[in-house]
Amino acid sequence: MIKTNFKKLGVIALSLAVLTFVGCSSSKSADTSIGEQMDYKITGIDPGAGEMKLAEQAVKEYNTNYTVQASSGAAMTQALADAYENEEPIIVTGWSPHWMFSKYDLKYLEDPKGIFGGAEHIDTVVHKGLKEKLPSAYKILDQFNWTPEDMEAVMLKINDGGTVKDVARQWITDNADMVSKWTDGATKVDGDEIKLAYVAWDSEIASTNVIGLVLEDMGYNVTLTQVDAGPMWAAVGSGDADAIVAAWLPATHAKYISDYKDTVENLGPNLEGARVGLVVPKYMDINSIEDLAK
Ligand code: PBE
Repeated sequence: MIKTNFKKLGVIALSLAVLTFVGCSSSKSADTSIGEQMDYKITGIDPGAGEMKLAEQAVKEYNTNYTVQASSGAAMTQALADAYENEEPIIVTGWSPHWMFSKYDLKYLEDPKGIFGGAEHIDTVVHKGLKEKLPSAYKILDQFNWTPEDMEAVMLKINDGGTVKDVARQWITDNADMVSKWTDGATKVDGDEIKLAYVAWDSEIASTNVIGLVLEDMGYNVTLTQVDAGPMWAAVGSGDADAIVAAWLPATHAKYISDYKDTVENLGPNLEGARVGLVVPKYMDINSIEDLAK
């Protein structure tokens, strides 16, 4: 009797082991089908974004089957919204600050090889000679400094349907103390022209419009020009633009700033605590870029 019981227990133990084994292998094939469902595509943004180059390097260095598909910031967030609504798998080239982290439950995939770098900051970069050309604007741009929470608040309101100009104006009104630190010691001017270039990334739409309005309030005639990342850097490098507040460093725009280092001046961070990387919804069962390996 007892002996038989032991035998039965043995059979149960064995079947548990088999079940566990089957469970493991079936979850592996689930991973494969996740890749298939996404067509082994990472939903990227505009090809000039520094992050796109890092993502392309990552899919290679982690030995994956994935390709990085270029689109635009707006197309990427739309694809994310659609996938999220249906709980479908998606991997995007994401960054913070970004409103997407307030709207959805998302996570960065771990990057043990450190391809996406660590903490990034966003710097203000001006064309050399701006200090002499537009000293007051130079001072304001140099003193422009805010936090990821500030930037995200502006981004969220724009995403919720606010007109960019209205949202920026409201934020400036609500944060008069901070803004007065940016303009501290700067004198008002009478219609001097200043040109800022930026890319249509939601983060840069927010920052450039806010600082643009602050400069306008100080009497400048401000032109904001929206271009791609390469042309944005070329513009501040050549002087076609006076300044950008969109230099993601040290990793994301490393190549760009080194290309133009002789003709630009970096005024340092206007925001600390930024980040770029591959981002997925939390419902996805992967945690690291390593999980995408072949
Ligand atoms: N971004 C947002 C940019 C910088 C700002 C992270 C998408 C990039 O990758 O170049």
